[in-house]
Amino acid sequence: MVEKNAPAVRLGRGFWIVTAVLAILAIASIVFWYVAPIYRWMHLPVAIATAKQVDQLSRFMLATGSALYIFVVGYIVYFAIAFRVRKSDPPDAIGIQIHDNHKLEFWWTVIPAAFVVLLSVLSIKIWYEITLAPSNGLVVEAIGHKWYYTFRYPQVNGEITNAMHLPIGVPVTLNLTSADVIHSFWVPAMRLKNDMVPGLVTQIHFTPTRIGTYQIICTQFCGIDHSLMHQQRFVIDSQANYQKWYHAWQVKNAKVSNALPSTSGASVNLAAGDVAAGKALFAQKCTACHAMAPFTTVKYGPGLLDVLHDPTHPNLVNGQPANPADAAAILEKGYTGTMGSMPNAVTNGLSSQDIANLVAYLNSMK
Ligand code: HEC
Ligand SMILES: [Cu+2]
Repeated sequence: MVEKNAPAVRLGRGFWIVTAVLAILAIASIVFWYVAPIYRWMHLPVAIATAKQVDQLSRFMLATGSALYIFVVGYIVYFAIAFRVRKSDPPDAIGIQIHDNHKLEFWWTVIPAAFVVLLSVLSIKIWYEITLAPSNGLVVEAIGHKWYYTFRYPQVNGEITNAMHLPIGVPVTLNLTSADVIHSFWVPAMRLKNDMVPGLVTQIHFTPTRIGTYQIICTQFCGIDHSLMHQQRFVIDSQANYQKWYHAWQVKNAKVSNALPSTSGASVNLAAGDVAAGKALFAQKCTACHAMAPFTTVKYGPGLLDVLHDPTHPNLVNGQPANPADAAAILEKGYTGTMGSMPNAVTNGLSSQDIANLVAYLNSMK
């Protein structure tokens, strides 16, 4: 039962002591979040311009959030103790009932509302910069696959299957999509993340500000080998190194075939295989899953060094003798075994000539 004229609650000396202690703790927590090198502890360098602002916003939220948390929890604990049932109280005692304090209600509505508005203003400011499309700069494509990324560059026809390179200081528009299921593209050092959705191209914009090599992570559970999608790297080069890398990629790509993928039936003329072209193509299309290392060095698929000349490994994964014809058959048709799926020629984008070149290269490794 609520008493009509409840006696005014006196907040004793204890309340003010607790308030002073909580204020000191709250200030200490704010100082902590601003002074502690939290992003260094988390090994999170700042790779692009807006990453710094995201860090500042999250520091602000951590600082204000923990100060608030200390007061809320501190008062709950203090009041639970101060207004506990005492031995001397009658068994049917009820606590002092407080309701309708308009002054208090006004402030606990206005202050949090103003705080939420402040947070949204700060967030929208950063969001605006992230979504703002630069009028110039580089346009690169990143495509998610089960379970790796490929990258495409302007004026180059092929796909990069290892690391994505970008020059420092040049605004980038990154077009993201997926070839199969929903993946995502997250570079923690950029504090930027976007989903890669099949049939949809999404964009992110940023300007690299720090030379270095960073991890790319897929944050959508995209299938059995989802966890392998953190192997590729995001590299920010100096302008000169980027130009060198880009040029080399262009030249390499000019050497490898961009012919249409071989479809079943097209015969592979193994004698026409070119080792150098096969080597270039291998670096471009196979290194996401295979290392040029012994069979037991598994990246996603097995190591392919001396795959056709290893006496301890007389058969290929499909159970057929390890010879060029069988390697070509695996490259053409693909193969799914205990390690996973080796994509077929259509998925890998290989022409008959490409297969011949790759087999010549594999045959030359021993
Ligand atoms: C998406 C990952 C992936 C890509 C890309 C890929 N492979 Fe494979 N490959 C595999 C897997 C997995 C296996 C083993 C399948 C099994 O038996 O479980 C395999 C098996 C093979 C084998 C048989 C190896 C053996 O010891 O029997 C050869 C040869 C091969 N791949 C060559 C290539 C070449 C050349 C390329 C580049 C055009 C390539 N692969 C691209 C995943 C891949
Ligand atoms: Cu994925």
